[in-house]
Amino acid sequence: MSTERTLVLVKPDGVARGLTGTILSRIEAKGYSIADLKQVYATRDLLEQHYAEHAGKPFFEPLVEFMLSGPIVAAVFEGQRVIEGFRSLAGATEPTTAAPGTIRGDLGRDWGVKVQQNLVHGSDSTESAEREIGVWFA
Ligand code: RTP
Ligand code: MG
Repeated sequence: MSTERTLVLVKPDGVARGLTGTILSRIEAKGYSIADLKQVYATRDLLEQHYAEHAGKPFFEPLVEFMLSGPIVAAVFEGQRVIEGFRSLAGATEPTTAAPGTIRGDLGRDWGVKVQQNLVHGSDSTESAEREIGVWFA
């Protein structure tokens, strides 16, 4: 099987809470490698490309506002089945009920705000991974 790549974002809540190192370290500790890494301030244009599948949903605008609220750390991780492996490590979308042992389950909670602030993003397929890596590492 060929080595796979995925796009991981440490979202503004993760960076602001000083969890970037912890999160990247947990991914490395599982055995995946960093292929590229940078801190960025997203733009609305970039986020509209990244979240194109969510355009028009009720949480889209609060999501974009949240993602514009501070710096993001964007990383490309690689390894066998890293897309599935990272999503498993990240846990379910909602941190309150994400399983303990996952990044969202261990490090996240409900903050009573309009959109789920859930620390990380991970691509959900090989097609979206290659598309998203192109968006963030153009
Ligand atoms: P991600 O794309 O960030 O890895 O997360 P995901 O697949 O688990 O979640 P997805 O359904 O793709 O939604 C993208 C992001 O939008 C925010 N969201 N908030 N109802 C809500 O408050 C809500 N629903 C989605 C989350 O930040 C989610 O990660
Ligand atoms: Mg998603």
